[in-house]
Amino acid sequence: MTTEVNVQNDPLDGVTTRCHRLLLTGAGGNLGKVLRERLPKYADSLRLSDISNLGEARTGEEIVPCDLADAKAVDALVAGTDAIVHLGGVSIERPFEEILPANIAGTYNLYEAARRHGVRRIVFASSNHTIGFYKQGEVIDSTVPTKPDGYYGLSKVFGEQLASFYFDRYGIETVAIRIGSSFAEAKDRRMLVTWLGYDDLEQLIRRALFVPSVGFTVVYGMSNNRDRWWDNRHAAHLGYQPTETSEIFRAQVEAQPPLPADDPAAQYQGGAFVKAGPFGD
Ligand code: NAI
Ligand code: 15L
Repeated sequence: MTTEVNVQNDPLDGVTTRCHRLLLTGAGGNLGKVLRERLPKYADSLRLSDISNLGEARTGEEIVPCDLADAKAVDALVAGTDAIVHLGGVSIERPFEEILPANIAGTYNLYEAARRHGVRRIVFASSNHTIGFYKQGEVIDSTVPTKPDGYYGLSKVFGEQLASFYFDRYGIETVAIRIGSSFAEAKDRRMLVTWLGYDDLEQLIRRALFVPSVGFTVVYGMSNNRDRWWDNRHAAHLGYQPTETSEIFRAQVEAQPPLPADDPAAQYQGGAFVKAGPFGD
């Protein structure tokens, strides 16, 4: 399988799309498992990390179990790597007490370790939940004020702002991908708009890792879907051209009854996340 596309004036023309040692955090999760299969061609060695069991290391892999909340362990995890794809953390709306160590302290620990060890490029798995309280149908670009739809979305806003600061202060480049919904299939009406196929995810990560001079870039991660809420004009320098589309799921999705029009999950871009919580009352 190849996710290389024909892009005119491709910023990757003539660029080597391989590094020495690439770190993948969150390697045991849904997208981590997908990328464990797809990233080996971009690195001599792939260092995989998670708090969950990653099984045996295959050829070209190293497995380094690590809790992102443990600063010392994260420092050792990052040592010797050239670039990082950072997926690890809590990936749904949860109480703040769970988000804080994994996503907020964890991302800080990772950037601090990157600074100490001279890592120059990080791909940060941000989320559409940074802007989840924009209305469905409204088209936004990456310069609009964030509108997080919960503690999880807030943690991704923190991660983006942390990345911006580490570029301005230390020159560590980041592409923050505001992933829509990256699953094997688009499962509902909202996901017909937000769906990101795995080939397109891989293309985005390849570009995020290797396009020269990305500084701090925010890009929305969606496929070439019929309807759009997100405008990637400020990430045009990545040359991202999605090749997949959610249209192949439309018939099966539209056979399901729609949500009531007054359901917040049908009104806001963040879908059901906008009505999660409050927790712990
Ligand atoms: P996932 O929940 O399947 O994977 C996250 C992984 O992080 C898990 O394997 C988990 O064990 C690990 N993790 C959690 N806390 C940790 C800690 N303290 N230390 C080390 N590892 C820890 O999530 P998925 O779907 O694979 O998403 C990957 C990343 O992409 C996440 O950061 C998520 O927020 C982001 N994202 C995913 C989207 C999607 O549609 N799949 C959409 C938007 C963002
Ligand atoms: C996310 O940020 C989550 O990590 C993922 O599990 C999905 O819920 C996705 O957003 C989405 O909005 O569909």
